[in-house]
Amino acid sequence: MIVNTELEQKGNLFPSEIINYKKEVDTLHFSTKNGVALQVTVVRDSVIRFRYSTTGKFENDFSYGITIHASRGYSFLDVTENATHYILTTSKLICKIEKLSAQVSLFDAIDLKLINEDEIGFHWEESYEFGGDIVKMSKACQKAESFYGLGDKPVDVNLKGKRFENWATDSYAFGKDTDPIYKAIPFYTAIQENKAYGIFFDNTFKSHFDFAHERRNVTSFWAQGGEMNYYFIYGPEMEDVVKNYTDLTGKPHTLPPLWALGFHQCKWSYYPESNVKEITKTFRDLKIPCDAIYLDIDYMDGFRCFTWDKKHFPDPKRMVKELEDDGFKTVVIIDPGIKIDLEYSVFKEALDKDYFCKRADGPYMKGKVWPGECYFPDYTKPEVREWWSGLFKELIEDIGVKGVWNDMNEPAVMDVPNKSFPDDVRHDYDGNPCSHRKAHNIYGTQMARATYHGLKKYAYPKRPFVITRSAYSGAQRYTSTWMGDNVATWEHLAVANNQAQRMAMSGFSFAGSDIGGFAGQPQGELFARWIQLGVFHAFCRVHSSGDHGNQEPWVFGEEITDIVRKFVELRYQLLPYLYTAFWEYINEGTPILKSLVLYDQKDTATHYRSDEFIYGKQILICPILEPNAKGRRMYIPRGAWYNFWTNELVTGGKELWVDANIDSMPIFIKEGAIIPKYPVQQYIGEKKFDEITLDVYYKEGKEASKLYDDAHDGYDYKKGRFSLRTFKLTGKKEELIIQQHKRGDFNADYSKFRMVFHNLPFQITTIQIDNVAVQLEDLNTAETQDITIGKEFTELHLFGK
Ligand code: MIG
Repeated sequence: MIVNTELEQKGNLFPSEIINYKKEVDTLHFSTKNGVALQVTVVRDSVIRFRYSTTGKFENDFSYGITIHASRGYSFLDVTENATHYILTTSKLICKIEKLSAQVSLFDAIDLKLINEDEIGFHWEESYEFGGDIVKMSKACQKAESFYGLGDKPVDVNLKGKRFENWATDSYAFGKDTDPIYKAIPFYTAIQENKAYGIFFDNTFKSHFDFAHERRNVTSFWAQGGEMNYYFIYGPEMEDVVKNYTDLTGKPHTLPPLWALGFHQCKWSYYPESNVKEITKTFRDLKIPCDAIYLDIDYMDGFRCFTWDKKHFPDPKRMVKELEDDGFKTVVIIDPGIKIDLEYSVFKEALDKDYFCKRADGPYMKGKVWPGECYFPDYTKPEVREWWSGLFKELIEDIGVKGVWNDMNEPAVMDVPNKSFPDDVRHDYDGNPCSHRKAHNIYGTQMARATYHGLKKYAYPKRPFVITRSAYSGAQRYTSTWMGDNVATWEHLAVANNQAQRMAMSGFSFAGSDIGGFAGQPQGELFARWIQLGVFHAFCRVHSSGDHGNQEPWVFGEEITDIVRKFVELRYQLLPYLYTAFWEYINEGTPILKSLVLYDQKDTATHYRSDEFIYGKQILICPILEPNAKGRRMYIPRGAWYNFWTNELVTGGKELWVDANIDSMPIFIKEGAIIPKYPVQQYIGEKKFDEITLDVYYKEGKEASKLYDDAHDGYDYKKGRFSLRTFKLTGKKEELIIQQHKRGDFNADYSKFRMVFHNLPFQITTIQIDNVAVQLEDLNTAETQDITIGKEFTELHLFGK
């Protein structure tokens, strides 16, 4: 007879002593007396993976987060043991595993100092309700340790003292500190004693991170199921941690077409066609550059994906073509919910092929979204993704749409308490069947991935462009992203700044917020300040909900329109600089935005800075975040910087007041930088030009700058049709030398560089190009000290007095 029906509370369980050890190539296998198995794999000299099983048996080793292109291999690996520990050594790290407890500690292999150690280390609780375990890890937190990353969290840059949840959630009008919101990116970087390391907890279940919030000297992370499976990534530079994480989870598979880095205008919703045309025409009339116009859900027939409302858009192909002729690319929204309607071919086909998600006991997962009751494709099934990608044929190949915007893919469901699918919904998870508890956080990424493949196929030979709202680690391989439904407030302007920086340090640089705010309506001043920040985000789009009025650049009066134009023009001028930063991102994983801590971690004054950031490698930006400002105090990182507007040279390592009226903002250029600029264009490809500008900022000393270029679309760049120019500047008291080195065989239309010298401390008297003296007149040297020369020079040498 069973008398006790109370659930037995076992509480936390821990590994006991290690009784078995074996080494297999790059992996050490340990087992403990109580049946815990630990696998320690050396991925690279600075990257070690830890994987624990409480049953002695591991799950199928499958991850959506890790890319197959991740670099692997180490230069050195040695394993020894003493009475108390197993000791694994690579060229970068020493990892000690305690025999009695399986606790781990990690040391720098060069100076032997401790980087990170387990507090309790791995432990778990059994989950009666779902089976499996709640897996947990706790680590000692050092005194001055600080924490960064975690994707879209709308909080200040440093995460210390806070606790977070990762569970993709539709969060209309979220606020500062709302958690969680749309994305789940379980990766952070920590800095202690000047050294940075990162932890990527590759587990798609709902997870939590605690950065010395509950206990001052402990950081911990845990998940509602799955394995304790994390990657320890050592720097010691934060930038290297981020690069290694990005290498593991993937860089974008292709460069975006250059137009995707232009300015984009969006609203919920522009319709009918005449309204769309009125908007695009006003951009051209007012000469505000713009490359893309978005159609939100109202372009569809009753919110049915892949259909058009024929009343509002009688001939989409003609409209898209006309927009394109005027330099506008059309981007359309596509949601995951498919309307239950047997007359609707997309629904019918998916039903016949059994592609929709099902509840545990067999019925389809039914949920209400914009079209009414819907079923939802299971994007975690390869066959479904293949089918989904095929649906884009007409939209892309025939109608000529250039980009697709995936929304509501957390997935969001209306009128239910948890705003999403119930936990019991089943998913294929690429042949590893599971419940929604495991697939929820990855659902949006798999939708964006399937969308990306559709665009890739049908936009060929052009490059695909996708944007997504929800994402898990690795989504950056397929798509750009925006931060969801923010609000038109000053506080949200600061949030947008922090989110974009945080996304960049979380491997996801192609990101931006709805400029001006989605909910509510900004005053003109806020809109102008937001544009000023937004033009320095890789994804730059104005978007708003129509309920709150218009939000085009011209609705706030002439003064604001002029400011918007000025800054959007600046973005278009700096496109070659941004494109170069993007190239460095997809090649090396270098984040396009660098928070000051990432730029100079050795300067501890940067550890708690949130507002200032480096755009690319050589431009320092600090948005104005308050109304009625005439300027602000900001921190200038170490080194010397030119004020972009005045050319005044300031020395960093301190706070400074910087003037910035409404038509200005703090922008600084690193001393010695060579910044490439295009002429202003109303859209990419509007003009053919014979020269581009190089702004040369004098420095006594050396600085290197880069300029990447290619055809701005298509895939030829992958076959060597690109050009990568490196400029090495050496400045002396009365001389300036610029050496150019070029790689790749792309030949741009322009043949000349107009070089503008800022703050040369001397008057140019003699000029040599490739060791041959040239006449000043030939180079049309003017008062402003600028010269125009053929782009293929090897060495430019200025002498002066
Ligand atoms: O429930 O498609 O975040 O950008 O305009 C709202 C309408 C659905 C939410 C997105 C927003 C978009 C809106 N969508």
